[in-house]
Amino acid sequence: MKPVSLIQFLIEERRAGHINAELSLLIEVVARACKRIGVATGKGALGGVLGEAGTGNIQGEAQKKLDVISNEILLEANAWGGHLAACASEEMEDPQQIPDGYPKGKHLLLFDPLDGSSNIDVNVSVGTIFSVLRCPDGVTEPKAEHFLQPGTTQLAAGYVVYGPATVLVLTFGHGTHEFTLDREVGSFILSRRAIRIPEQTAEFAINMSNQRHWQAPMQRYIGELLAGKTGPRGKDFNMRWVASMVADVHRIVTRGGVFYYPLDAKILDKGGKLRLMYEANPMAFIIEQAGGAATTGRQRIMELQPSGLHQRVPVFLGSKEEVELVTHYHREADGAVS
Ligand code: FDP
Repeated sequence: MKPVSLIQFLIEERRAGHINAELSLLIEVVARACKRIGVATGKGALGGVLGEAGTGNIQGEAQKKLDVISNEILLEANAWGGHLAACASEEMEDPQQIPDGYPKGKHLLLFDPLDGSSNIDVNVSVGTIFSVLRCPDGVTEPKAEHFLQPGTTQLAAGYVVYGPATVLVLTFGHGTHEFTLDREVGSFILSRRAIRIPEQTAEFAINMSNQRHWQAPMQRYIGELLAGKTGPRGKDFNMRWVASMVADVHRIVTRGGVFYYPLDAKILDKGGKLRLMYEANPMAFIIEQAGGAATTGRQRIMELQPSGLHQRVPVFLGSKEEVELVTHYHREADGAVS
């Protein structure tokens, strides 16, 4: 079969009525920016891009040089095309407006420019995550409140993993598809169409060092997985934790599994570790479109009404049966179900 490039795929999606020309252009621009981020990360120590930037982001976390570079690449690429009303980044407190003199479009773009950035300096996979929303009608200078739409309203979501290969995973709400970057040619080529995540799994991803801080339902659930064949689940489970959400999610999109970042006593006041708008919502859309499930442990992530641009939430996503079980344990402990 002839290889299908991202551009061809986008044309097909337009013809199928799944996207319009502006959204198609937006995805092309984001994909092109991600190729540049991939080049910057790929240079490693030779590019002078490793290490701390000496600045902090809105979350109060130390920024790596590549966090700052990736953010700038995405902002610059998206400023002039006329496809955006504004964008918001995990690295910036407020939304970024389109500079004067450039046309504006109808879409809002949100991104985590370099997820898993604590892994950059040790040459482990990192990635970019993005989500696209529609700008409310009549709004010409979108503010944070205009971005606060539930995940169910996303028009598109995707991530790019900068790993041994550079891979883009994308959904418009009509299945989840994977593209692999052909580095010689410079284009993303469709490598898997309509991905399906197995409903059952024996592989889980969690940071076990937080165990003593977890809530009771989480203790119960993971305790049962660890008990293996001789425990109530009657089977052995294996564990993986890359500590780059994109890499952990990509493993799930490839062979199934679950990824959990639950609420724990250390992060209770923050509401969770991962950000709803830049991480949880786009990943939830991608996972659900591949037949998986994504909850906060208590409710479907995509149905949450966001309360802040940088809001954090607990995240449980991946193979459906496991996510449903761990969610049931939480709801049962809350007295929401029996
Ligand atoms: P990072 O802080 O390095 O950007 O986005 C948060 C994130 O990475 C996820 O990519 C990753 O899954 C998680 O944090 C890792 O958290 P721990 O360091 O607590 O394991």
